[in-house]
Amino acid sequence: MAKLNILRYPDPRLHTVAKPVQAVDARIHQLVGDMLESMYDADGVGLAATQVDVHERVIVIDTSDARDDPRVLINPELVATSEEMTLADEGCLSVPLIYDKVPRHAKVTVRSLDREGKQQEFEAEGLLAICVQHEMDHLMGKVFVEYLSQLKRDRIKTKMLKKAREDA
Ligand code: GNR
Ligand code: NI
Repeated sequence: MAKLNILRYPDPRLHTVAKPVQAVDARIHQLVGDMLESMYDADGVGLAATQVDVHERVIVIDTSDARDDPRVLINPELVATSEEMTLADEGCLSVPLIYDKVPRHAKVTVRSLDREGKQQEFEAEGLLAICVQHEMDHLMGKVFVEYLSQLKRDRIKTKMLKKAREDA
């Protein structure tokens, strides 16, 4: 396994729309392993392939406190979403140190392939539901800051570019 570089907003590659995975083969197994290692290393609760510059529909998530419950979602789709919405602070490994409220469906039913390429379907609520929606947005090229006002987004962009210059 290897730790992968995580793209930082406002990198234009974060706006790439991911393609479906054609076959859950050794290459995808390698990607999933590397994404899990990268997510755990960064203390994230989720990671989308888009964030590591791979534009295929692959997500890893672990919202457990013990960090011992990895979920792998390949070609995910939402088959049901609650009318009820929830508003909670979100963060993103691609937008470090920025947290703000985003509206999400309170409950979702998600269908995908697992890491063996088998179909799985589950219902999610709470942080897991939020995380599924956050990661699926990444696969569509959408970063959570796009839910915020233009003013906030411009401030975040400036802050990120300044930090990137300092880090360089
Ligand atoms: O680690 C993460 N925490 C988080 C907190 C609230 C809502 C969403 C998230 S996802 C984020 C990891 C990440 O950037 N995934 O794309
Ligand atoms: Ni994110």
